[in-house]
Amino acid sequence: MKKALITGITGQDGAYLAELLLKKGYEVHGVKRRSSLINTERIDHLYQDPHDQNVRFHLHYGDLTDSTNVIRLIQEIQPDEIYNLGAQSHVRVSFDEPEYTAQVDGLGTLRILEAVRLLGLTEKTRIYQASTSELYGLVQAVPQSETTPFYPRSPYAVAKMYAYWITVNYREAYNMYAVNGILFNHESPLRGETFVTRKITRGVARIALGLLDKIYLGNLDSQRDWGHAKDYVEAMYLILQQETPEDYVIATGITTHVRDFVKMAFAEVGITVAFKGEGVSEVGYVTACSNPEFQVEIGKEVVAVDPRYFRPTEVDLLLGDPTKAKTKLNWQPKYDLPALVKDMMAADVDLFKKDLHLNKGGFRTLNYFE
Ligand code: NDP
Ligand code: GDR
Repeated sequence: MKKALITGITGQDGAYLAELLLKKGYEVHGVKRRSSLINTERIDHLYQDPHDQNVRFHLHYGDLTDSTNVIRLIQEIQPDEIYNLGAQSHVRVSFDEPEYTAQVDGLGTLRILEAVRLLGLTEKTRIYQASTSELYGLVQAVPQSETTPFYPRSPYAVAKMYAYWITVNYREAYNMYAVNGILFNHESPLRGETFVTRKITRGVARIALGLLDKIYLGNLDSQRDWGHAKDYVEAMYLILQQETPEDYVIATGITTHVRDFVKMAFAEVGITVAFKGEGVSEVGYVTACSNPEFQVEIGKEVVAVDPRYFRPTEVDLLLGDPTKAKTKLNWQPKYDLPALVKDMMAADVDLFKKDLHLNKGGFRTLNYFE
């Protein structure tokens, strides 16, 4: 039985990847951080009682800033594959916490590579590094492929740039199977609530149910190549199963404005939204409402721009070229953007309908902080 170690198992991708690897028969080990509230909501359905026999799912406390912890876990587990998904992954927050982001997202990767090397596991253990389309940053060329130059535009992207190159360097210097998946944005009903797609689908669901008046967003002009996280974790797995270790771009090859994602999300609940104005004065308002279940007044302003969500340096356009992954890995995504939006909206409408019931019954409801 193969053993996999996943850092960031409590995050969006970690949850889907753990599920995938368990289905494939792996023994899965995950690193969770100690927190004052339980942070395993995304993987609770995978939990197995450690007292039972034949348990294949194990969680360990750990942190990528703690070398001794990283070394001990790898020594104890002796994994065949490590998926390094742990990160401070929010680009806007990386401007507020640049040093911590560098520690986790940059040096955290080094700690894993060095642990594998020091423990003499270079022949046995394959390492997947969660690299990102944020590396392309300031547009040098589109579509962006494995050969497009990088120009990172945030402390997050600069930290991930170090992680990218240290992975390449360990591969070349020590002949390790250490590879980068350069993944473009991928979303799902498990996406963190403060990333733009989930913020939109949660906001739209609450507006449709009469729980909220308006969503405040930042730059509506930026363009992203959005795929579904379920498809992207399949790619991570495939990247580690190849004969030769290589880096791959994973993307859909289609880019969409944030503004249009907003319109698509409203359309899922039968609400048509148009935008007027420019820049910070831009507002989105309702022009039609075709679903009797979700009635919102025509003309009502439901989207506004708040400059607090702007970034000091923005990445305007991401559009990936997944040709290499499709040809060499035979990677075939199952979801396109409309299917992704449908999946996310269905999940959030369901979530907030439950919330509404609780609310009506006088119970404490979900917190709405952005
Ligand atoms: P999430 O933010 O959902 O998950 C991040 C995970 O990392 C969480 O489990 C988090 O733990 C954990 N983590 C944070 N800090 C540390 C730390 N100091 N030590 C150990 N673990 C830590 O991210 P995603 O699942 O969306 O992304 C997975 C990886 O892929 C990340 O590295 C991200 O940067 C990268 N990536 C993501 C893309 C995307 O579009 N989703 C695109 C390209 C790359 P906790 O739950 O306790 O906070
Ligand atoms: P990104 O994702 O920065 O691409 O990083 P995010 O969803 O945060 O932003 C996408 C774009 O939307 C614009 N935007 C807003 N963003 C947020 N979060 N909140 C808002 O209110 C808002 N309004 C507009 C942003 O300015 C940006 O242009 C994600 C993360 O998962 C990274 O870890 C990963 O590496 C990259 O995707 C690929």
